[in-house]
Amino acid sequence: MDAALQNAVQALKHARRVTVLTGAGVSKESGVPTYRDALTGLWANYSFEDLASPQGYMRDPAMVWDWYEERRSQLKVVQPNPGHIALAQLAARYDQFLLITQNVDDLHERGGSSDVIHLHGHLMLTRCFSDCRGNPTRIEPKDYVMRDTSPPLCPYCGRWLRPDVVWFTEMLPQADFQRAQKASLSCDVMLVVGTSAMVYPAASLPSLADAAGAVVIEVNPEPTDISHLAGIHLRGPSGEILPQLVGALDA
Ligand code: BV8
Repeated sequence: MDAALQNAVQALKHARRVTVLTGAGVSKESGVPTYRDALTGLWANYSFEDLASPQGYMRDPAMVWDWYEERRSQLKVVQPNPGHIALAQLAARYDQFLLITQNVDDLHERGGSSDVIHLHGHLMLTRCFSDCRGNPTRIEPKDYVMRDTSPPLCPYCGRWLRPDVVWFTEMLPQADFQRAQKASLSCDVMLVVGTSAMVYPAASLPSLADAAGAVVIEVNPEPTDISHLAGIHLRGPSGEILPQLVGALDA
């Protein structure tokens, strides 16, 4: 076992409170493209902010809705990978554990994790663009008012439907983000897995953990914007590293 992995195992063995922050990299080995490589093919000519923003939606709701529908259909045919499963196993070892994700997929839950904080929402959920019956007004596909063009309409108010995700320039769910900040400030170890740490305010969480004296462990094949904060770098794919890490805790 290399020195970095040994150090990570020791830090986790001595920890009482563990917080994990994940990004798209943790789902890469399930076949879900990361944001850095997602805009290919049909969407290659758009910037992510064009598609994942209220302005982008109002500019071309049919195109943006269809982009989300394509991502939903992709998600339905992929499975959680050993990295998702290892994080669920890790949670079982601690009384104080919180998994915070920037991902909008449901692979952490399908991999066995519960009480996951989704800072940027849920790809598979749909809500009324106007939240006409309170925030959020979630609408099941069976209740969509379909028409000859996308997006479908809200059965209550007749306005557009939208994916229940947080778009650029939209506020994060306040209670969730406050809970994430608290868990970052109070943990002994923060595991940062598969994120380029470029999107704020989610990317500020490792700085909070570091400032509060936590050991920050980064699991990523590449260096990132928070590598300087991490005391331990596990350079490689999370689908291989996380099972090794959790397996070594039992040794
Ligand atoms: C906000 C949901 C307050 C949608 C997402 C100007 C005006 C307005 C706002 C801003 C502005 N300038 C900056 C901002 C703030 C803005 C921001 O941060 N912009 C960035 C681009 C600079 N943030 C916001 O707007 C947020 N709201 O600030 O509200 C406000 C309000 C009004 C005005 C001002 C402020 C809302 C941000 C949420 C956006 N929604 N997703 C959807 O998915 O469709 S963001 C989305 O992109 C993800 O959720 C994630 O957060 C981000 C992608 O990052 P990663 O997950 O890290 O993925 P990435 O591909 O980048 O990296 C993958 C990593 O994995 C890499 O490091 C790679 O090496 C690694 N990897 C690869 N393979 C593996 C691996 N790791 C492990 N194993 C492997 N096998």
